[in-house]
Amino acid sequence: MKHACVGLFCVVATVHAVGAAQSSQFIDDEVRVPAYTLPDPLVMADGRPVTDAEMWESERRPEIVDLFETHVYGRSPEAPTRVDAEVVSVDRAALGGRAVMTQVTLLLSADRAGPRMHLLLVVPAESERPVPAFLGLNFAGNHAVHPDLGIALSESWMRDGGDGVVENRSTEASRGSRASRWPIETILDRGYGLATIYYGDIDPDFDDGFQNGVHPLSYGASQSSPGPDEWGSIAAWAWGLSRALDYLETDPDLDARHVALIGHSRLGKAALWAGALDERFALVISNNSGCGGAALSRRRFGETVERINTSFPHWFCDNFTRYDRNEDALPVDQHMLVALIAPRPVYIASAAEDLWADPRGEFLAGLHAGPVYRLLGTDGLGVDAMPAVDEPVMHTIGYHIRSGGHDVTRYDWQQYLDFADRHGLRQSR
Ligand code: GTR
Repeated sequence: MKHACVGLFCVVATVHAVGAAQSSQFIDDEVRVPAYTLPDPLVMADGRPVTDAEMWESERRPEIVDLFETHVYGRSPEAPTRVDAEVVSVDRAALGGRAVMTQVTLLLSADRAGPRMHLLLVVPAESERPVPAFLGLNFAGNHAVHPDLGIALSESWMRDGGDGVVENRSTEASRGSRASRWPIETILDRGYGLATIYYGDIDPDFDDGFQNGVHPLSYGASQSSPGPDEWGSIAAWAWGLSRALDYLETDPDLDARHVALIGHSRLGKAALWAGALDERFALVISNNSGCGGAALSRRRFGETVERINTSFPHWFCDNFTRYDRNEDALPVDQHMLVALIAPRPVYIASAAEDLWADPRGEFLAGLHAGPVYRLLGTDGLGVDAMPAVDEPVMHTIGYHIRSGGHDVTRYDWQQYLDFADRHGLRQSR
């Protein structure tokens, strides 16, 4: 048994003869978590302490963004000067009259010939305008979030193996296949809109050496192959979320200053990175985002850096592989990703059976982002200990560990709607 250091950025861990007792390749038991020390978000790389909010904003925040771009997600291009939008349909009496449903195609390349993403926007028919909204990427096409026949069936490449997908294309059987994750009627009843996009419209989720989707948009004329800090798919999906917000800013029905980003799992990783980079997002929700999302990499609990880089080589930049089995050398950890969202509200949600995503590591990222939240005049998580299952805490950082597995449930949405209300997304228009 070994006691690690104490103090805010040292985490106490008890290590029992790792090796002989190791039952699986992956850590799924707290006693096997190694001792580690987190980088201090309030100490500059050159050792200077961050003394006030101004120094955080002007020096440390940009430094941390640069570290994540260089070592983890890769460098995203600037926003394009314009994103053309083609409104495909508007139904003012959708979903039995309770919603206005708009479908818009956003053309992501200046020559209009490149990638395009299809945005589904649903807002309450009766609500006072403009309405706040949730924005989230979806896994299986807009038509999968609700069975309504008015939603265009995606023609994009889809992963085979469920959702009514045949030979990498959606079929009519795909409609509503992910509806349980998107309680649209409840969202509308609570006074919010919902905007969603199929993530594969931005970048198809397979490894092709960063060639398809929006990746080539950032390549300079002289660049023949991706560099070690070339943006991976998570950064591409995050960039697409910002382009969606560019469009939402032009929609008079939408209160673009009160948009909550939401993402589950790999798309939770993308939501956190988008929220970190783009301070226009009012609130960010990470649902079971795990490794490369809210979970601390240094804990090596569940999915590890090496494993994620092996299974999904296209998600991160190539430099991230330097930290395979070498997490302690990372100049950042995921509490600093959460800190980049400060002082805006962020909700981190775990699930008790989702050990692969390391619930405790997700909680600790929120906890250790606290000093930045407090420096900026807010209260962070407001608790020091992980709450019990199904007992949410909601301060500027919200957290819950829900019973059950890796999923987005009605229970999760109930908390997100309450959290958004609590932070004035609806009231303060
Ligand atoms: C898993 C992956 C996780 C998580 C998940 C998902 O296979 O290991 O990092 O992102 O996929 O996105 O559903």
